[in-house]
Amino acid sequence: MEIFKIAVTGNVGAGKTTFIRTISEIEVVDTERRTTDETASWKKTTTVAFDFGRLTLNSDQVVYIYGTPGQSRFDFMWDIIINQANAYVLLVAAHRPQDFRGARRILAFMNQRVQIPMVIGLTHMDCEGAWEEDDIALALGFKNLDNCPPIINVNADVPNSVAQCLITLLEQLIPVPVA
Ligand SMILES: Nc1nc2c(ncn2[C@@H]2O[C@H](COP(=O)(O)OP(=O)(O)O)[C@@H](O)[C@H]2O)c(=O)[nH]1
Ligand SMILES: [Mg+2]
Repeated sequence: MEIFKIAVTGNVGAGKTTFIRTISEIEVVDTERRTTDETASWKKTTTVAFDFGRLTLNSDQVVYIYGTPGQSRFDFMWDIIINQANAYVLLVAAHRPQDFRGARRILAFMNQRVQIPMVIGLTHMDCEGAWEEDDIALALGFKNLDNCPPIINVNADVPNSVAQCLITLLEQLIPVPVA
């Protein structure tokens, strides 16, 4: 059995837990806890360990999906998760420009540790105040769009949308089409 390990990272509220719950065929281990710090005013729970999901592609291939915790005091978990991963998704909430700097920091953190395939998934594109894809790429530090990793719109609540994001990522890992 071939196992693909995918990490899902991004700021608090980007949609990581929802992304994994939407696509996983097993019940996602619930590591949500009541929020206690600066996030508490707008988000009641947050992920303290990591989310884990599983998706069987066929009789030979399975995807394990690991979500990183969002709050910075759990940063050590990122190291553990990213060093195991074959590829990762960076989720960015398109309507929350104040988080773009944090997303950029996550990218730098990842780039320092691993050189693996990745995609940027823009969530909340349906929300008021969502930025355009090109402007977000620029805000994330990609001045030349030719050097930019694949950027796709993802609604973490919609199974087809999450599946499309995973396919885009898996296509970079698997030479033959997975769909
Ligand atoms: N409107 C909208 N809501 C989304 C989208 N993606 C995720 N969400 C919602 O964003 C909220 C935060 O998601 P969550 O998975 O808890 O984020 P996490 O902190 O990254 O784990 C949830 O209520 C999701 O349903 C999207 O594309 N559009
Ligand atoms: Mg979460």
